[in-house]
Amino acid sequence: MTSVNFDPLRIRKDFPTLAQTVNGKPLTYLDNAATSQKPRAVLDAIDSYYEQDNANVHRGIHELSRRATIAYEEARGKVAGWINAADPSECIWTRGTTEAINLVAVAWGLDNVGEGDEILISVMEHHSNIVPWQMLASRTGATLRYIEIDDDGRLVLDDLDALLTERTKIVAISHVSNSLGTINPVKRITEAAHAVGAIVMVDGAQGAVHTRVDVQDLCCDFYAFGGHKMCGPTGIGVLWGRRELLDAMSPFQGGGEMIHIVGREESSWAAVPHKFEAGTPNIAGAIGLGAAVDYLSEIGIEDIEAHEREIVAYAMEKLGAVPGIRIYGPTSLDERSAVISFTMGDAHPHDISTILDSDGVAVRAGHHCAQLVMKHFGVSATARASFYLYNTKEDVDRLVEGLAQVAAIFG
Ligand code: 7TS
Repeated sequence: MTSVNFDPLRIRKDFPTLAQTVNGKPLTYLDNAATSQKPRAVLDAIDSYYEQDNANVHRGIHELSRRATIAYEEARGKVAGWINAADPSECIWTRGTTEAINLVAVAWGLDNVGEGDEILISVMEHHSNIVPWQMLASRTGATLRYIEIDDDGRLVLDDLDALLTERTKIVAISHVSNSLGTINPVKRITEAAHAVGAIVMVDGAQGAVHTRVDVQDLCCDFYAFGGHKMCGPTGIGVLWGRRELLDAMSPFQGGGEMIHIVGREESSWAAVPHKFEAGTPNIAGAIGLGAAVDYLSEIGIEDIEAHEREIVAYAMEKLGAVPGIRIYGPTSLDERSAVISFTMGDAHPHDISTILDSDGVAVRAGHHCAQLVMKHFGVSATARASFYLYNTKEDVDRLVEGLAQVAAIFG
C-alpha cells in the first residue's frame, strides 16, 4: 500500500512533458523502461548549474570551479546514498549502464580473466550485459556460459552449482529484466558465486530505478545503473564497486584528471574514483542525477514501488482479459517489476505500437536489446508497456482501449 501522501496526479504536474497531447490525444507515456521523463526539479538543477556555476571540476581555484566541484561531488554522495554504498569514492561516474559494464569488462576483465576461465551470464540479459563479455571472452580465450530461462521468463537456477566452477571468474546478471520484468534473486546468485571465488557484477539499469538497492546487503562486487531511467538526464550513470577491487584495478581510459604524475614513458594514477574518470566529465549530468535522487528520495522509493505494484497488478488483470494477448514473463506479481511485454495474435508489435501511438499511447516495440529472450520465446519482437511513478490506472485503461482497436483491425 502506498502512503496517503502519494498522489500520482500531483506527481504528474512535476513533469512538463506529460502535459501534452500527441496525435490529438493526451500523452500516455508507457515507455519508461527505455527512458523516464524528467521532473522540473531536475531541469532546474541543470539550468541553474549552467546559468550560475558553469566551470570545469577539480582543476580551477576560482569561485565557479569551486562551486561546480562541490555540486559535482555532492551528487556523487547522493547516488552513493541511493544504493547505500559504504563511501562515495566507490561510485564512479560513467556515461550510463552500458559504459559501466564495459568498464568492468575491460579494466577488471583484461587483468583477471584468462584462457580457460569462465564468465557466467544469462539468456535474459540486455545486449549491454552480453556483448562486452563476448568481447572479453574473445580477447582472452575465456568461455562464456549461460544461465537459461524457463517459459515463465525466470532464471533456471536448479543447475547453478554446476554452472559455477572454480574456473568461473565473474557472474554478470541483471537485477531486473528489461524485456520480461523478472526480478532476479541476485543475493542467492551472489552467495553461490562467491562460494567458488567468482565476483558478481549486477546490471541494475532496471533495478535501482524501481526498488531500494543496498549494495552492501546484496553482497555484490559491482552494481551498474544509469540516470535517465530514474528521472535524471541521459549520458550519466554510475558504476559502484567494492573499494578494494577498484583500488586494485587498472584504469579504463587514459587522459586528464585520472593521473597522479605523468612522465615521458609512464604515468601513475590518481586515487579512486578519479582513476576511472578520464577527461572532463558530464558535470551537468551528475548534478542533474543528484537532483533526481533528491526528488525520488523525497517521494520515497518504497511508495513508488508500492504504487507501481498496484499499477502492474491492475495492468496484468486488464491486459490478461484482452482476447488473443500473450504476456511474457513471470505470472507471480512478486517476481515481476514494472514491465509488461506482450504480443497479440498475428499483429506485429510495430503495428501495435503504431496504432497505440495514434491514440497518444507510447509503448516500445522490438526486441528490446534482448534478442536471446526473443529467441527463447520464438518471437522476433514484443510490444512492451513499462510503468513509473507518474502512471495511473487510467493510463492502463487507455492502453487496453488502444488494444481493442488493434483487435478490430487485425481480427
Ligand atoms: N541493462 C538493462 C537491463 C537495460 O534495460 C538497459 C537499457 C541497459 C542495460 C543499457 O542502458 P543504457 O542506459 O546504457 O543504454 N534498456 C533499454 C530498454 O529496455 N529500452 O531502451 C533502453
